[in-house]
Amino acid sequence: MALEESNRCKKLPPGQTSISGLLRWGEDHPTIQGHLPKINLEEWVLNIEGEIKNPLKLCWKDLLELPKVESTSDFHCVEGWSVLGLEWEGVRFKAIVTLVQPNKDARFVTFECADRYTTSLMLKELMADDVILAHKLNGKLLEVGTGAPLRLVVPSKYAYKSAMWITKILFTAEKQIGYWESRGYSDTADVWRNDRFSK
Ligand SMILES: Nc1nc2c(c(=O)[nH]1)N[C@H]1C(S)=C(S)[C@@H](COP(=O)(O)O)O[C@H]1N2
Ligand SMILES: [Mo]
Repeated sequence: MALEESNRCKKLPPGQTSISGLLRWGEDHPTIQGHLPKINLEEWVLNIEGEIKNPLKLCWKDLLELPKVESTSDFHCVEGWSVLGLEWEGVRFKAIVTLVQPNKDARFVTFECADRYTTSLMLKELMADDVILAHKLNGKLLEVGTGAPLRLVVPSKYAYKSAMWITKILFTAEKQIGYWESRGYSDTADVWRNDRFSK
């Protein structure tokens, strides 16, 4: 096997092909609403609520004041494209968990978005160091087509878990099934197990 091919085998999960950059929603790909959400940063608020001791309402300025990390990771869409080596900057989800202090029975987290998209994950899966609430990509603020002002990044899951345009983070005891997860796509969505469809 050629060296280049063996490296590719290690980097790309099964069934994925690498492309050079992210799609821009609304231009390269239709949104679920047919148009991009209109978000005014002056009015933008991120609500964090549910089964937590310290509910938060963060405005853009509050968000900018939280400690940031840089994290390089690969991004895999269930339709078969991957973008390798994206440099995200944002707040580690783990840091948010420390701030809000979930109750004991908070096992799931639902993300609600400005386009009415939703997705959910187990809280324990969101504690990984590479799970970021990102406001920057490759050194620049996100564009609306890639999820501005704030999106989730969960590199080990198919990209439908990486919610763009987040407006609410809801901690719950019971799982709330997400938009694509209720339309035939896997809820576990593990990219290395080729785990694409609901069983
Ligand atoms: N709010 C919202 N988030 C979303 C989606 C969406 O339609 N709405 N699509 C998901 C899917 S299927 C993919 S592949 C990625 C696309 O992210 P990109 O713009 O960075 O390519 O966003 C995910 N997050
Ligand atoms: Mo996707």
